[in-house]
Amino acid sequence: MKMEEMLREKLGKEIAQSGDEEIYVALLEIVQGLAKEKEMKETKKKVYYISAEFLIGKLLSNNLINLGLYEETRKVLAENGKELSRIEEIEPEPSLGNGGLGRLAACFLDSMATLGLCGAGIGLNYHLGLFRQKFEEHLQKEEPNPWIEPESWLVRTDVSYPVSFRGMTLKSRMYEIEVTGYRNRTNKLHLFDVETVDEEIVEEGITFDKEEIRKNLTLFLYPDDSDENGRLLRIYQQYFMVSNAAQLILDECVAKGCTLYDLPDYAVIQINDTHPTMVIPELIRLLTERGLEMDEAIDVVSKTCAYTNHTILAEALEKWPVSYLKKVVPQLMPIIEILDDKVRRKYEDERVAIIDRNDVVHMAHIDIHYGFSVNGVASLHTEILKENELNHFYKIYPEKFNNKTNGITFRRWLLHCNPKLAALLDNVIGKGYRTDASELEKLLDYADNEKVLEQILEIKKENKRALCTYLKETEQIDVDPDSIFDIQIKRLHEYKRQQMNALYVIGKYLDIKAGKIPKTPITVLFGAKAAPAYVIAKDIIHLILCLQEIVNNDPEVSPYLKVVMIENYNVTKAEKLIPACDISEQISLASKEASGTGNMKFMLNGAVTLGTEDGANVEIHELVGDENIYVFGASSDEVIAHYENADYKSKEFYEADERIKAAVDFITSEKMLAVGQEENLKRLQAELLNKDWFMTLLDLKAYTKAKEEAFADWTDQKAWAKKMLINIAKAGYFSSDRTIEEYNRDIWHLEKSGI
Ligand code: 26V
Repeated sequence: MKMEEMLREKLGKEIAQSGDEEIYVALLEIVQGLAKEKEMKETKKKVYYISAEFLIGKLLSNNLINLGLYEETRKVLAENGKELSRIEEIEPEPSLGNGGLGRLAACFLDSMATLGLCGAGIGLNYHLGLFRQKFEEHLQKEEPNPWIEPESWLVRTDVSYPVSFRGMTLKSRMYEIEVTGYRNRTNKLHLFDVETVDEEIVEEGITFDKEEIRKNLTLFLYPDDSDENGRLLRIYQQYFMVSNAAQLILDECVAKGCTLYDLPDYAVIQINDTHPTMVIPELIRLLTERGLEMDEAIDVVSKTCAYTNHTILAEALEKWPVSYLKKVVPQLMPIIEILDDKVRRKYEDERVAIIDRNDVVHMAHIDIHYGFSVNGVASLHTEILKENELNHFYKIYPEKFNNKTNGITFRRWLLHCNPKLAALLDNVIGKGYRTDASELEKLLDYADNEKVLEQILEIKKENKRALCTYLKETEQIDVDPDSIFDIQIKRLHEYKRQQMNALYVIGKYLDIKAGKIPKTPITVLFGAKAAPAYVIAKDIIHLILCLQEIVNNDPEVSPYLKVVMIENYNVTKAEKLIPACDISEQISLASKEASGTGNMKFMLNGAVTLGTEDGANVEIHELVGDENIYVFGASSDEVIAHYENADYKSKEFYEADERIKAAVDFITSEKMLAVGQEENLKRLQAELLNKDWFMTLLDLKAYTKAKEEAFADWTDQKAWAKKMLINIAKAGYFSSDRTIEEYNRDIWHLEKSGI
């Protein structure tokens, strides 16, 4: 049936006579039905991607694109005086992730379905998601972020399992969301919930009683873990997620004829960071309950589970005190003790133990010993894991370690967010790149084609204008579309060094005040949420918001420099910002950003990277060559040596360089104190001078130089367009289809079952 007929039938009236809201609901139901029709017969072996986060973004347009209905729908609506882009806005964005890790999980689900791999995502149905960010008095405030509506993509199922904690058993409820592949099969995202959750217990902001587990278990994503009750709640969440996952997996496999001894022939479990690690002892527990000997169960589980590491930051590697686990999941402790005992007997090396001498359980160690694969997410990251962070393990199990450089789905990050660029590519190189991203390289034949270069520039300009309109409507900020758009959007963390970008802005502001006017106006855009209990990260947001106020309201400066801090940065906003970007800021301290995926999205949309040799930036650099990227700063080897020798002193850089000194001093200048909070600004300044753990001042000079060079080069638009083209052409490697093909080839080994 044609979309027009389906819509009319569903609406029960003419499209032109229907409201946007009604059309949205009708489309949702139609798409859900069509997606369901594409659910395929399951193959014997299936991949289960367990993740505490799935940052899926809005689904309507994405599903229409994947089902091949987007153009038809847009046209039908336009003929009836309706705009699909307005209707899209009605959909709330599910906020089920913090950042890269959750968005990666969503891209992977898209690629699994697109490639015809039988797989499912398993996670939690957080009612209020991650907090919604508000700016008040130049500070971040957190609010609940409800996203579940009566009409939504989320479907309640009959599936329910008992999950036991110390002293109580909760009954779960499984919900699911259809995951459409691009012109291929549909998979599912299973989200587990408890029906006793009570949104009424939320008090001021996002505070709530952390001890009322029945009422709060799936209320929020990652509640504040700065206190003990927050950390215990996190263990409750994690166990609830993996116990449900384990029960679902065993049920599905048994239904397909699995004897449990042959579980690895039916299931492969990808453990997304250590949040789902307890699935290992939980599965062992369930298998022994069902009659396997302990050693048999351990062997079966070890052949089923594979682990992905997403960070080397010590503070992010999960470790749970034995006392916490005993309080929440006492049934797992005897198993974890056996796992530890086996390791200790075999290796007699404290560094690879599971339970350390302080009675703390190292979750990643469970994954490495009792999983069959350990992968990093970019080539540099995997090398650092092998040679540094996890070297003791690498020496024991060299065969387990492998790299899977991250990727992004081109459906969302090109076809959906940048339809003009996609249409140009269709015209110039044909549509093959849509299913085989490596075909983007065909664009290289046009690197000197003036017409194509002009079109690329024109599309960028149109996207910048669209962003300006959006910023005016939503943030009440005037931005000049002819200025250079320099964008840093990602979670706020000191290692990502938004503070270095802010110090650059201060330097530029002081230059302009001193009469040194930039050749081209510059707009520096930021978007970032800080963890609610991360004090310095919130201070950095404060700094940026104060700079926004000072810079944008100074008539001597604002014609040449603007600062925009986007409120509540999320997937939907990323989709508007990325196509409009000129310069992509990827400035983490080398060795600290495992991969980054924003860097790939920007590149694909024709932005040029300004970055350190970190994460996947290294691979971007290799692909585009020196001419088409701006690389600066200390190398990861130098950084690692500074940590080993403990010889970095930020004060030395402050004292040795007038510009650095002036920028750091400005943080607590009279001008700043007139708009900001003394406590926050002083604390941040002291942190930079006395600690600066992520070596901002070490790289500030090189960063400034590289940035100035990029800005100068931008003014030669013709030469710049060629850089843009080469970045687009070389982005094919970063398709998540390539990444998932590699996971399947090296780890999962599933047969394909697409249409
Ligand atoms: C977690 C935490 C939690 C506690 C406080 C500090 C902290 C810092 C970082 C993290 C990151 C957790 C894992 C994560 O999200 N990693 C990201 O994964 C992306 C997908 O692989 C990758 O592109 C990013 O580079 C990596 O940071």
